[in-house]
Amino acid sequence: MRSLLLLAAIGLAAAEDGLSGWLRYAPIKGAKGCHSKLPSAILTLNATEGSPVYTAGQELSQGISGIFGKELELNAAETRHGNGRDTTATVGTVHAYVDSNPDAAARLPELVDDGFYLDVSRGKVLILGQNERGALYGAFHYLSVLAQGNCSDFTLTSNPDAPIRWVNQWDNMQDGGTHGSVERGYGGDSIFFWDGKVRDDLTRAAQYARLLASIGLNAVVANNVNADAKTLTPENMDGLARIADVFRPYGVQLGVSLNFAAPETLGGLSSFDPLDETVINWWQGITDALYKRIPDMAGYLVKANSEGQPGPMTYNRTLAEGANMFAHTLKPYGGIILFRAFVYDHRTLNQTLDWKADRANAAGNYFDGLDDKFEDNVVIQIKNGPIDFQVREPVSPLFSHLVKTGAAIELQVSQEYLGQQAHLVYLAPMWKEILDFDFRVDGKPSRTSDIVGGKRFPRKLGGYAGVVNVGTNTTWLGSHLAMSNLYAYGRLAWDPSATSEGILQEWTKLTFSDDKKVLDVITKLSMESWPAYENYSGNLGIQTLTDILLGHYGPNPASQDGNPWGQWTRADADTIGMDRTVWNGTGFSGQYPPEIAAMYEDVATTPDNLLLWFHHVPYTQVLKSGKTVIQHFYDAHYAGSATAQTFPELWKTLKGRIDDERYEHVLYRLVYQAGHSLVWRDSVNTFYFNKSGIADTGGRVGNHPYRIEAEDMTLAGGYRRYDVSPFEAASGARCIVTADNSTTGTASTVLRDVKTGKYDVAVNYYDMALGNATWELYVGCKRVGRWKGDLEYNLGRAPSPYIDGQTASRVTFRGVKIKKGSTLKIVGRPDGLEPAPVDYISILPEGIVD
Ligand code: GCW
Repeated sequence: MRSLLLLAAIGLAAAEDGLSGWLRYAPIKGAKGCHSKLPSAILTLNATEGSPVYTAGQELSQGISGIFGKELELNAAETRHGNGRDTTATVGTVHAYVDSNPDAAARLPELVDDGFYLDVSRGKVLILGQNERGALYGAFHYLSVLAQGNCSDFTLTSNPDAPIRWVNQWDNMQDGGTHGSVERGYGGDSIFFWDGKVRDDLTRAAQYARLLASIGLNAVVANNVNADAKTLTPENMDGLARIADVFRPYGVQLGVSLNFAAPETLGGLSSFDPLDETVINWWQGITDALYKRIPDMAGYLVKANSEGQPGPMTYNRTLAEGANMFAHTLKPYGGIILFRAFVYDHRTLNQTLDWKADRANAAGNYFDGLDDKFEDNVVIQIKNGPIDFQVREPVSPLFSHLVKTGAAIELQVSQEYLGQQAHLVYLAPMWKEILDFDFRVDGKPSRTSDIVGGKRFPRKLGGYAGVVNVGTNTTWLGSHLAMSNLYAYGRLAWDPSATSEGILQEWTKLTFSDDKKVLDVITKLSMESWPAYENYSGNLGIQTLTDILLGHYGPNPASQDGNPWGQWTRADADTIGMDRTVWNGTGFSGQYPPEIAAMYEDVATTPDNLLLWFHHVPYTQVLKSGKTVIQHFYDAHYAGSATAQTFPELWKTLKGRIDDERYEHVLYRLVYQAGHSLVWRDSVNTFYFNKSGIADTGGRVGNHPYRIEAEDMTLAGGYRRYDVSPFEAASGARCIVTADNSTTGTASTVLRDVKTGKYDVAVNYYDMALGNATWELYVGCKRVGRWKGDLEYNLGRAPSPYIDGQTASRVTFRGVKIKKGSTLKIVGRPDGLEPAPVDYISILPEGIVD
């Protein structure tokens, strides 16, 4: 402890791997000054070992010891300060407290489930929860205030905005599921499952529950919504019970994803029709068996009739009939079912033949007429947008249709379409826009957050489901900075009125330090990150122009169209955008209440940032900003990637202010992001330049005076030219690759037109999975640098074996001395399936990036 304090005092933090997230309880400056304001002992009321109140006591003792170096007595009989003052931290439920202090009842505030009351007064601390979980939340809140350096007195009553504050992990039971063992996971393997079973060692699961409890999240569905029926074998149910056991001390309940066809595939029945008596009985048996093992199970999550998953519609039953079957089995146990609104058919939509076909309409259509048909323990879980977690979507209109049925909003902490945790994208500002959106139902204020919080339409159940992809990586999400998204998700689910910046600053203080510089830099980076990503990945509501068929990571605008997935842009030589108007298009805008429908129906009143979501317009359409659509594309892509270039430079100003381990880890990613943002910029701009034939008024697109195309160099040894697909993923549409995986290739050129001086030399290459090629860069006889194609080990983003926008990467060597007329040479050594591909080399005068 002393050495830690010493390190803190001299401003250096010990190396950290991120495992404790924002719950580091690290020593703070001025800790000694707080001692007299801290409790000396902890009293836990009615706490049995393993209960949340017991955990609260442990956390308080551990936290105050870590932050202040003060050891507290746990459950001592009498604790008075020298001067007779009571300095006990009492923690428990309101009920337990009032039992021993009946007079207190009148002065305690009203709490709802999970709410807490805190009263901190000169070392005497009262932490009361409406239930045990609430008491633990109160303890975490008190510790968070302390860890942020505030030991003043205060009182606080805090109630959650909504009862459902869940996490959905998309973890596969079997390694090698569709996308590895966490679907859309970029932070390692599942912490819950391995080889078709629940892991023996659930240490990480317990640590995860601790993090989630500290931000008020109360349940986790651990298995993927693309559920494996085998989750429900007796052995696996025993395993699930073990997960629930390690969650319980943190007040986190377990939920289970179900596969609708399980009665047939696992149960051996001849049907999974939700109205069939044998099917109903089978599910009742499963529910009974689960509750026998997990009496406090939260309930179920079901993805049905979506993306190939079975569901009630297979038997011409309604979604309500399907959901209610589970609801009935859960009712005796007080369980609930979250039934997903993400229902659509990815096989039959036809872009060419049907101008009115629209995946965005699916949820509204499928749930039409069902609002009064669901049992009261069914909650419809609706993704924030009508398509799928794109960089910008309007809010799903379904929120305004369900008046009688409980609704939960599904937000994605996993950055599936938003840079996969290899790009920094702080999501709270996006979520805030969504939660604050006003649907104007019946002409009255009707914000999304008030709908899911049960305030706009009186309903007992509703709330939040966050798709999270933590994995075995010690950083949890594969990136330290991405953890601000998990933190923000929890904070907003508790209190959607919290501000993005406020949440971020809290998180930064807890995760790194309260050093003003650190706060300023992380705030600037994070707050600029979503706008920057939107600028370089998809503008004006066209969606993330990523490869939707492979990986969902790098640029590939063409992949959106011409397939039944329905994420269309309908871009042709002259026009772009989806016509979703009622008068001429798919009719989607008519799914909103009248005021909003009218706004989106008309190009003139549709906000620029959703123009192409709702309208099909010429590239020359003039925006409210005065620019044309195409020029906006060009400019935005340049602006977004220019912002990303500032990220590593800003981060470097923090050297020495945070521990080296996390400093280097973050820097590596920000450097990568800066490079990949250029890939995005050039791919998207080249693609639309090629399609529209309209030049960039700034003269930048297609004009790269500092670049040497690898295909124009003199090739020797194994290197040969290669046409890249999609063409826009390579500068000049081509790159070079070695002919096979055993011959070294050499590409060289004489720098006739480069003046003698110092330059930054950037090399764009492709780092594919399934091989670790090596490249060497020479100027004259001097080796400037050597690097390996090993990003797949360091970035968790979807691995790709192709030469495309997912694998295109950049390495930059700074301040390289070059003499006019010297020879520039790249030597590429292939490895495995990676043929040492090179796209181009940029010789950049100081201050220029291209
Ligand atoms: O966005 C798509 C994802 C799938 C996911 C699906 C869903 C779990 O690409 O990986 O499946 O959404 O939300 O069900």
